[in-house]
Amino acid sequence: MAEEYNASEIQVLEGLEPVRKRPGMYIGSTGYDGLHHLIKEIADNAIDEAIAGYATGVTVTLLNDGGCRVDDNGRGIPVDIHPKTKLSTLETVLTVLHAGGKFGGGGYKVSSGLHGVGSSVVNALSTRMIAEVYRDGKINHIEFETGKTVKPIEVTGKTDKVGTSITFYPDPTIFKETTTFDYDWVVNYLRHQAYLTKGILATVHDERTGKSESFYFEGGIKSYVRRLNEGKEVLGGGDIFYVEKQIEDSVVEIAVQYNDSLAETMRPFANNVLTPDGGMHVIGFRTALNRVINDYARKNGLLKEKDENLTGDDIKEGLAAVILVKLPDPQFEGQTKNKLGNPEVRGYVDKVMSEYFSYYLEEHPDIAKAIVQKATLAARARKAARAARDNVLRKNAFDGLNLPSKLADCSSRDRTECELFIVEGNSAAGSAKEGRDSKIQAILPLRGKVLNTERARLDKMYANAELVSLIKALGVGIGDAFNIDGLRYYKIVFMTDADVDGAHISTLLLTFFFRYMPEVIKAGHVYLAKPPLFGLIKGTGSQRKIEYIYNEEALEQTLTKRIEERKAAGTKINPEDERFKQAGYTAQQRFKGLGEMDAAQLWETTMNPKNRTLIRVNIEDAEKADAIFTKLMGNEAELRKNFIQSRAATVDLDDLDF
Ligand code: TSJ
Repeated sequence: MAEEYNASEIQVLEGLEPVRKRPGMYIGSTGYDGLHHLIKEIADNAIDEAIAGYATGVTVTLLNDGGCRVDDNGRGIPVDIHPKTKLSTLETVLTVLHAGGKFGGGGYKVSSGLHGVGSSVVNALSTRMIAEVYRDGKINHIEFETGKTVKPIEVTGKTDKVGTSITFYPDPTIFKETTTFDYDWVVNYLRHQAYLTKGILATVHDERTGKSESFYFEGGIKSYVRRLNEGKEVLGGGDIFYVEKQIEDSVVEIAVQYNDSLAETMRPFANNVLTPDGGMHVIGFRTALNRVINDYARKNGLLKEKDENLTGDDIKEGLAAVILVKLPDPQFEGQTKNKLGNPEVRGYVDKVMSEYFSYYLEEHPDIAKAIVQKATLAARARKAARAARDNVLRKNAFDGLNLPSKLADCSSRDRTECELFIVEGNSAAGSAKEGRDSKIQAILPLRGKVLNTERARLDKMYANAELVSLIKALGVGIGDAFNIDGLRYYKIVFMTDADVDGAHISTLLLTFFFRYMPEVIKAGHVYLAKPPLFGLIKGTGSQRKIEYIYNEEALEQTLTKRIEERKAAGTKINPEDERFKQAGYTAQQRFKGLGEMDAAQLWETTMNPKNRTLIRVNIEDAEKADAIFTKLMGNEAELRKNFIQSRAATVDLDDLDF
């Protein structure tokens, strides 16, 4: 893999001024994430040196004085003079924006394509940076302040070491929130890098606390799969499929092991960058996996001629896989750049997987049989679910006007004006029934707890009484018999508490609609109700009035505005008072759930078409909910719990920690 890489290959683009002006553009944020991104920008270079086969150790040291040092034992950044900049390559790499191995085609054969470009950014955002390169028996030393060279490169001594050492101090005028590095972040980052780069020793030292940890996984991604399946029953004994092959100028590395759960755990990477949205490597992998398993099953009489092929969904269940491809010019696609686009990779992965996984199954018949059996079981469950679904339909069809008993229907027969409120919990449903406009508003109570079967399959929901009621109430049927013309309400409104449970139930309902009746969402019939979070109370007794407020921001704005108005009117404000009192209110109320409002309040704030806010759900929202739901179905209970807690309010999958 070694290729001539010298100073002339580094392209020179621009100076560092823009980085300090707009740090967010280069490192995403100047908060916690941005701060730790600095470590990644520097350490990724050392990891690249290890991927290229020249370094075996990478160490991150969190220093007592607030700095961070990253060391490797690679070849050392070259110190020869760069013809364009007339500076040493070392200085060029650290002071010129975009100078790095990525450009010019040479350089690191296999790097993320995202790595190696940010070292000058880190320099620009550090009050001080010290770089030492150990090469040819010499210590080369250079220093910078806010990206500017303050001690030119010089040889300061002799050494028998080789490698690179970079120390930097994040600038507190840039990182205003915090400049304190988080040990656990470094541990997590290095553990992953160690999994992905077989044979590197990744170490973190924390001088501030004396803590220290090292990671070394001889098995690389094979060890990663072992960890993914930790605590689970694995199929057919403990062996893990592993292959690493070079094709053309790329490397494909795959590790696979099945466990007995229903969930799939897939970690696809391109040049050590996680690609949660998959892409060509994942498509190639799935195509090959499905073909190999079906071929094996037929060849060994586990699938008969008359049997249908096992589907991708059947084969997914219990799969734990890490796919790592390394390629010279990765194309990251999609809005979040989370998807690998290079079309040639699809064929590479398919080829490697087809060939080596079929050998593997031949050589491990116990594992092969267990996998086929499990997928067959999944297929049977899928068919049973379809039958159950058809059953519901048939009943539904025969039932005709037999609506679910829990439904409090509306009287209007003009369905374009009819609204169905799906309400979480019986007490809220009680208030909703009492407060509603019964001409156009129907209420269907859903028991959240019943729906909350975290690990159940959505398929099984056909047998779930709550969802059967919903399907009947909607009147559209489901599956093959789905017909949107049957829709009995033109607005379907989810009314749930503004808390974690409520968000979870909304996610589940959205997922159900997304998978089984996306047309209803696409036609714009699905809405989320928006109950108020606060009430501001004025006056008492018969004079009592409440102003409803729907979020924290609006609360602050309202109070600030009222205080300004009162000041302008000459009213004396007592700054010792609570904000609501300063603003002239007698009390402030916080609504924790729908159940805290009485029927009249619920009507006035959330249901009355004249006052309420409804949020229309679009298909992208529902798709996100589906992705979240899939994560929630996963097996890692703790992850799931954290995830629900941290994400319930925002419905955003982006930086899910893996
Ligand atoms: F970029 C950096 F400053 F952030 C940084 C680079 C930080 C750290 C901790 C390590 C490194 C780094 C770079 N370690 N090893 C290298 N290797 C090279 O730059 C290098 C050395 C020799 C040759 C060659 O062709 O002889 C090529 C390269 C890219």
